[in-house]
Amino acid sequence: MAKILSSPLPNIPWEDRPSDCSEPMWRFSGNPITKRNPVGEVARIFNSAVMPYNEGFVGVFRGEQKNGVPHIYLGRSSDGISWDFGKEKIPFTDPDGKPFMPIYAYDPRLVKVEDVYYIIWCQDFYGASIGIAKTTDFKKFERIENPFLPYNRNAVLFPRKIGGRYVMLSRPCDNGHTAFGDIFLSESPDMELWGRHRHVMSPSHRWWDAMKIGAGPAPIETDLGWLLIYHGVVNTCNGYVYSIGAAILDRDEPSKVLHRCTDYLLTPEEWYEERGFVPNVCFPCAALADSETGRIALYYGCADSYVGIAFTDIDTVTDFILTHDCTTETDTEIGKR
Ligand code: BMA
Repeated sequence: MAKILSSPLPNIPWEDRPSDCSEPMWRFSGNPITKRNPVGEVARIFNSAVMPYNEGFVGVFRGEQKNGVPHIYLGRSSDGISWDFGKEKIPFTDPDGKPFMPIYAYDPRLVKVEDVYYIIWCQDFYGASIGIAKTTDFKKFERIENPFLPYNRNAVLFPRKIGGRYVMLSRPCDNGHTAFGDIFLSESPDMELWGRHRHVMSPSHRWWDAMKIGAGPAPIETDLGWLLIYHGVVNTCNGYVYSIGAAILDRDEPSKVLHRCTDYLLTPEEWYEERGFVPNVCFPCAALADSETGRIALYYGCADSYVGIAFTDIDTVTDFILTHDCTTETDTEIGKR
């Protein structure tokens, strides 16, 4: 039995596992929760992140505009399922208050550390790199320094400081549709200066996550360690296939992988995952968790076209990882050479 260590979330979206399903993760029967042309100039919403806020939920959504350029839009919801999206892109400012609009912005994550909400996304910085902004009220969004050099397109913060420092997972890459990628970790005393870089995980020798891997939602703290849900990619003769897997990282030294799962938790099977702008993509970006019941609701992008929700609970997912454990020596090391 594992215990989630974050706050209770009694209004977490939830459906019980269907009686005919024996998988470790099951899809919401109302999937997908977004439709094509959802608002204004936006053609598709996918790869997006949500959090509890006040009595309901708030989210940062990747909106692919009709001109093909992705930007980030705010969404609000009372139940975490039906969303009202802002028509305008999130109006970021520089620290001096001047408007700042990235040339493009995609795959946002949303993480609260202490009393501040951070949005972390991919943007142009003379090449694809990570951008960050902070907000406390979802009205003012102040961008802060870019944490890394290009190229890096996939990053997420841990939801609390570890050893007194902010900790971020990311995946260095190239300037194309990168055919490689390991998860690394970096630390910062102030969310501005990043260092103490460590290797966390490489792609595996198994097929579903053999080409590249990247962190999904902010890791979920449990008494067994940090539950990391990630995407794993395999290259096929018809292109890349993105599935969802999981690992457990050490609570105090999260570059150490304690357990890693041989099998994926979710892989493209439904029409909205197999068919769309980019077929065969399940891309996790956010997870809500209720410490009282152990319930987890995962938000994932579907075929670069929609947002879907899948459910699991902490006992089911940790049992599945532990009974399909394939951790190797390079996983369990501290990751410094
Ligand atoms: C990755 C990212 C994701 C996207 C995926 C599949 O490289 O760009 O935004 O969902 O490719 O197209």
